[in-house]
Amino acid sequence: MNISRSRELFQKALLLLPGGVDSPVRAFRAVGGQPLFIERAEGAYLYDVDGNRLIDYVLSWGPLILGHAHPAVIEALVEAIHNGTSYGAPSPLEIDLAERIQRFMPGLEMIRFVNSGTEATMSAIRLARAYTRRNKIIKFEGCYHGHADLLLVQAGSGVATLGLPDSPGVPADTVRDTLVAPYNDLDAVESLFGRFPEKIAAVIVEPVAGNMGVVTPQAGFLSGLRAITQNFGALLIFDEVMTGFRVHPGGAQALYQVAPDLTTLGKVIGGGLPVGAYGGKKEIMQLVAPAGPVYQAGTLAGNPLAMTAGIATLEILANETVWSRIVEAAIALEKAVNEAARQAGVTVQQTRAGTMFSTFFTETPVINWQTVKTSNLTRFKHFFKAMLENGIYLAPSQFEAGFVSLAHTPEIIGKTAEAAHKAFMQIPE
Ligand code: KE4
Repeated sequence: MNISRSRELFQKALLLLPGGVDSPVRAFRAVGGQPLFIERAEGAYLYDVDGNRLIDYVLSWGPLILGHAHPAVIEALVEAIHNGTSYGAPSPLEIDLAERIQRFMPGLEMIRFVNSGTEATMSAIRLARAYTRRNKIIKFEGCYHGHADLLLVQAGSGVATLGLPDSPGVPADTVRDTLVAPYNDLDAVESLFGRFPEKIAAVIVEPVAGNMGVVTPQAGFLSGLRAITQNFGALLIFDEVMTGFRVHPGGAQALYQVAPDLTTLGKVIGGGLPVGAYGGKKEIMQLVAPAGPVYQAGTLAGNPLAMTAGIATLEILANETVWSRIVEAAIALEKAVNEAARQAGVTVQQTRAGTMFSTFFTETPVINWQTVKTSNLTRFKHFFKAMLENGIYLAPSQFEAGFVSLAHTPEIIGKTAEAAHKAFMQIPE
């Protein structure tokens, strides 16, 4: 595949941007080679600067559930942009998007829009600490909740991808109150509460983990977290930045019927524009300034363009058949990849929750960070590169999720299956 123009651009980018990228996991560090520079995207396809067309399973790390440049989203944005790009004042659009989110997730009695998932999770934790008047939080190994200092502890996603021991620049004091438990391990959570019975403000969890690759909650894990937090007076925060609208139209809280106290969102609700949100019980959210004393702010929070793209996206997702078509594509892909691996005699663990999926190169069922780490990263790397050579753009890290969209037609899934068959055959023993 010719990538000469991407090579030129990467050399220039390396002089201007740390690692040549604006987010670490894009740098292809885990899979070798260099990132492709994208010129445009449409439907299920990315078009790079060298004219290569690639079937995209990253979809901007989840947001583009309708596919790239969906006509309804573009049309809405073109109209909205003529009304200006940011008001720094309330607009009816924020009410419209909040109401639409509530129709999917009624547990969000009140919502605050922010500009990223990181802002959403850091704000939700500040709120939980204020509401409970406690400082400690529990997160899980391999889960990633954005790059706020207090959450960069044994995190997944790019932190895991780069094998970072968390991050320099985060003072020990900042993470002193961040406790970590293995994912799917209720006993570990119970014992942390036993050690700090009155000190833990909240448990924050990816209700389906996507940032160590897709790892699903074992039966009873989420309901167990609900019971333990209720019992000890702590809040349960579902970080649904990735799982929202992806594992179920109503998120993991609908799929598993567990009601968190607070939920964080991002990605899909912005339709590809910068967005985040946190929300939940009114009695908690009323503490957020200016209604209450918990300060949080943002210049572009609730901006009209992100709201417009989110409204257009949820408008289409509200059509029941749309979401089921997307999940059917994910199921077809799962079957095809499993069959291709079987025929090639390659053992994989395929995981999927709704429209997000992963392929692990291990014989061990993946239930947490420790089992995910048994994946053969060299095999993953060969698979990634072979798929890319065959026109398929997967997440360039074993510790990320893949996503499908409304634009991933049966024909596109079929092409992916053919590529997977070739790719598995090319993996060296
Ligand atoms: P952002 O700050 O990147 O908008 O959201 C942070 C975040 C919070 N919570 C969850 C569950 C998330 O998955 C994320 C961000 N996800 C990563 C992908 N693993 C974003 C991609 C990247 O870092 O470049």
